[in-house]
Amino acid sequence: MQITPDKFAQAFEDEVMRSFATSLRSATPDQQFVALANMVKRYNAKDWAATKQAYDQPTRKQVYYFSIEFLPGRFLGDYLLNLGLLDTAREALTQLGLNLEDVLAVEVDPGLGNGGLGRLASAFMDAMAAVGMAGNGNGLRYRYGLFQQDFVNGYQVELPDDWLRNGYVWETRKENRAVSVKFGGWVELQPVRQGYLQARYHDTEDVLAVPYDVPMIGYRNGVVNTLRLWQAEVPTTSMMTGTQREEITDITRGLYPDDSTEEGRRLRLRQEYFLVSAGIQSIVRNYRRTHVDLFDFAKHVAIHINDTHPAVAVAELMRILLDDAHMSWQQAWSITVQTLSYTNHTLLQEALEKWSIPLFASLLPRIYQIIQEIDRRFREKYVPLRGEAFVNRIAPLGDGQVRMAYLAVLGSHAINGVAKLHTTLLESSVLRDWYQLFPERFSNQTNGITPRRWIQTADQPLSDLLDQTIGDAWRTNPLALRSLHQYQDDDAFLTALNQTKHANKQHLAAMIQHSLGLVVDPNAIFDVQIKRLHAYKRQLLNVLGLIDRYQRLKAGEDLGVKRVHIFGAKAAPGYYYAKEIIKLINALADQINHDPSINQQLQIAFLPNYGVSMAEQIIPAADVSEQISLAGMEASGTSNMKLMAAGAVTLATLDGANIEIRDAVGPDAIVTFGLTADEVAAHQRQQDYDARALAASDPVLTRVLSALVDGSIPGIESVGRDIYDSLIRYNDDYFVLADFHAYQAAQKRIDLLYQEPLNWARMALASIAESGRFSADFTVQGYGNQIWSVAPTHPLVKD
Ligand code: 26Y
Repeated sequence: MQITPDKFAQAFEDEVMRSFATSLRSATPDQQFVALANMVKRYNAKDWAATKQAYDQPTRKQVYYFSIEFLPGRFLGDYLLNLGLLDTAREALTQLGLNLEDVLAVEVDPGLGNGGLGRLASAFMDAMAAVGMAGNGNGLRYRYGLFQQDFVNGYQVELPDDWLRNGYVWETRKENRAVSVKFGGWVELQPVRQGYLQARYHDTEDVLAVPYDVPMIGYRNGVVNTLRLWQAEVPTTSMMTGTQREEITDITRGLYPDDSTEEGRRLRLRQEYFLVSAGIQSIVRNYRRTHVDLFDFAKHVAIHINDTHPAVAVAELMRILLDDAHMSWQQAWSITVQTLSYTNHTLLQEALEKWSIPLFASLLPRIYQIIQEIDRRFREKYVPLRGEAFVNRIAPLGDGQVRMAYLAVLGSHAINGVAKLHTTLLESSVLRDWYQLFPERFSNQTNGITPRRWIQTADQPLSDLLDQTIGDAWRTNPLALRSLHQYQDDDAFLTALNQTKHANKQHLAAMIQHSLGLVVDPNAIFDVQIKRLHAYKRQLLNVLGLIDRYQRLKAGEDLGVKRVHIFGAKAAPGYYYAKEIIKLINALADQINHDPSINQQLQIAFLPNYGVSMAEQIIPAADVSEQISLAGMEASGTSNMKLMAAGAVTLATLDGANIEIRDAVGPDAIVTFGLTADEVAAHQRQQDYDARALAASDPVLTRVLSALVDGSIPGIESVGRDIYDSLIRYNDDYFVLADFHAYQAAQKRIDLLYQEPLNWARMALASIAESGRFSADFTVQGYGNQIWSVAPTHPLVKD
């Protein structure tokens, strides 16, 4: 897109006048934002139409990415970047006496996801557009996003996220593309001709699914893909009562604020089927516009299910092929398996979805029949080959439940993990039996992030320095960042790198002061742990380390460096223990930040309401990236990749993608510590871990743990006791105490390394230089190659 800043400024003023009948001078920031957004939509419209038209070619294979969560973040900055207009817009607004960043900050940040899984889905949407893959997102248009977090007296409180209050500028309602989704009732199967049955649905509850489309603009390539979000509505002809209406609109009322435990099961299952049925019906309807029948469906359509939440897709596609297209079971099954693929995101047993059969069968009777038949045929084929016990363990129906992960594996031609270790553990533990049955279906696709959002838009100072140093090739191919290595002994560059970090830290310091009233020193180490609050992620290990540090400082030890530990984390509303950890962090922060003898050396900043937009402010300012989950628990992690790209030094256990980060940067540019996944597994097998004995025999641990219960941290009377008990009485499920000394030794190394600024910058350089391989562009190309069989039109070439 070519336009001068002058022209852009003029167009902006005109747009404000046209949209709001007001001059730029008197326009509110919100009106300024909408005017800019309208301009972007206008610039983008032709490309969007052209892309849709290109995808209508009957031979063009399309990917449909189904996810119950998307976390796109704000769009305007990235759209401007992708259209090649970011600098122009910035200059134009400066000319007009405005600051572009202020206008960008007005945009709402849709919280349509909980964390990593939702953010990954959005990174893939961005990446598919960037490499020119026909990638379509399918998700839900939740009326309320993930709750807004506030702290009251140190405790998390949840406020509704009314994100649509002022409308959403990027979406287009497509009422003409609505479909009807059926729940409940009963099914009658009538023979129509030889061996074929016609399903007739009676007394169903019909829900109207209306799509809202959001453009996904490719990076300077004219490609514009579509993210389609479905909303549940009462059919226009319906004569329903108030409660029935509410039952329907409840389906897309809110996101499940939960990535750990089960609750509201029935509604959750309604959400999942609603997404899947609406999405697949619309794919089939669209497909039929350009194809006479569905026999080649799998050649032209790939449907990906992001974790098991959309796994009912296996039965829904079967239903359509059987009941609507009247195919034979074998034809339908073969097309289904060839079309579908599935990513697993967790090894936690409790997070594998299972539905009780009575609930499932009453809500989705026809779907349940189909799953029974899938299960029957599976048993019929494999019991003779593998024996009853083996098949019972992994059949889709078992223990009175529908087991969604097993249904997903059976109904997909490809199953993948999200980091090398994760895939290995899937194959050797959670899905071991399946791996024996279908080894060829398994592959690894390590997660990725989008360097456009995380470096180009969020980290202006670093982007400028990179351009000046190595040119701008890294903006299209992040592997070009490797040419930074040649500056590893260039003191001028290393100093400049430290200066950009310092500038970003000043920026974050201002934000922290604004948000918490806490004044922090940009010369301190900014140590960052930002992710959902989970026992396995071990924010508690960080906290115990801080208590130890506090006690040492109180005792007069000189630790040589100043530190600010920055936290961002939401806890699931029903996850009591996680909320106790939040209270503990806030109480400790209160204590330390108000202790004048210590707060020049140590401070804690727990920023409320962590999300994508806040991450964009924190990550560029991070010195240390805490990735300290218990080894074997974090499937991949993606904040580890973002922080690495921003030149933070990774402090990590050998878990998830941390291992691949270590392999990338080399052992000298990362600090690793702690038990390995194998060691943890061995302790669990041998049941030889005794946290109480460990703590009792260790004076440092005894001193640190006593702070939880001896009143020295005000305000944690009950949470301190609960957390203490989780470690001592209930034997520390996540091996926090076992890893404590290794963690503190690792932090000590960080302290020493940080005191040599040029060496530190060398580690930062290695992180940035090797971050390119974690671009989601490569990840989606891996999926395209090995799973979806689709080629990008603008491929990113490795080496
Ligand atoms: C079934 C329900 C309770 C549920 C809802 C959400 C279960 C899981 C989730 C979300 C899981 C999630 O976000 N997993 C994360 O996915 C990231 C992307 O692959 C990984 O980087 C991260 O390690 C993993 O925890």
